[in-house]
Amino acid sequence: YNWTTIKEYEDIKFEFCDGVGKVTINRPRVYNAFRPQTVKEMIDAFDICRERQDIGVVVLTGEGDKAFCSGGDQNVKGHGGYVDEEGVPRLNVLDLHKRIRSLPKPVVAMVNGYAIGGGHVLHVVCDLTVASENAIFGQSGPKVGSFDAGFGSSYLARHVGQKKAREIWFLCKQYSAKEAEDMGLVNRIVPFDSLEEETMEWCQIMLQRSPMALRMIKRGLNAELDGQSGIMEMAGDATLMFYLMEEAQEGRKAFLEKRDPDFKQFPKFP
Ligand code: 1HA
Repeated sequence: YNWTTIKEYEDIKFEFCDGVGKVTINRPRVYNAFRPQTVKEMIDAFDICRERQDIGVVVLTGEGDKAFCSGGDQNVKGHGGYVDEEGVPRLNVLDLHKRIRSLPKPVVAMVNGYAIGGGHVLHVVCDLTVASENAIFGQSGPKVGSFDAGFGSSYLARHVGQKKAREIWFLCKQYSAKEAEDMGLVNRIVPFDSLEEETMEWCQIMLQRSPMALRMIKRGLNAELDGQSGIMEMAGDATLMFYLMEEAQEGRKAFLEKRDPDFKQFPKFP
């Protein structure tokens, strides 16, 4: 693949190829653990993915063949969160979860190794997961003094069911790619050498589908779980589509032309 760099960062790589934006956590020495700076960069990259019309699908992965992401960097964990360069403790990965979920484009986790702790939650919040055979999945919070009772628990339970979600969190065991697939946590497993090829194939298929249809499906599947804020995002897209219709344009035109709108001309579908 002919990946071209979209923007240079310190902790991540952000590249583009054939309609796909790829975000790679690039801290292989700590198994792609994230610090606040890493998350800040990922949020920036996801915001760019949202704006760019030529990006239809986003892939999230980790550098190397050992880890997708091992969660929060334990070296900078302090009182109140993960401490940034100014000494401020942050849990800003939660903002990234919201970004991934509300991005109106599919996000594919390309899991190339360990997806542990906060790294596991990252793949959980992605729309799809393609994993290599060497991938290992699990939560570790209760073992290392942490927990994510947000999407990392409730959305996980939607994937694997309540009993399994409680097992994953209470025991902090590690699961093979095959076990994860059997739980409904992974869409597809392939040998490590074909991971990117398979992921790109999935992306290319989605890129041939109607972007508005994919967008509305993602919104609908989210809305069922996300309450008022999920409905808000879906409603925003309904408004977007309404603005594309003659009926909405008539209202605006009438206002600007200082006349009464003629809405009678529009059909009242059954
Ligand atoms: O729970 C939250 C949050 C909750 C709410 C809101 C925000 C949250 C944000 C984050 C998190 C969390 O992520 S908590 C969970 C933090 N992560 C972990 O507990 C995983 C720690 N790592 C491991 O358990 C293991 O390293 C491993 C199962 C992924 C791999 O084990 P393995 O194959 O034995 O390798 P290991 O030797 O342990 O690791 C390789 C290198 O990577 C080591 O460096 P070295 O000693 O060779 O210099 C290791 O220290 C480093 N490393 C691995 N994971 C991390 C790490 N360094 C810093 N932070 C890590 N998370």
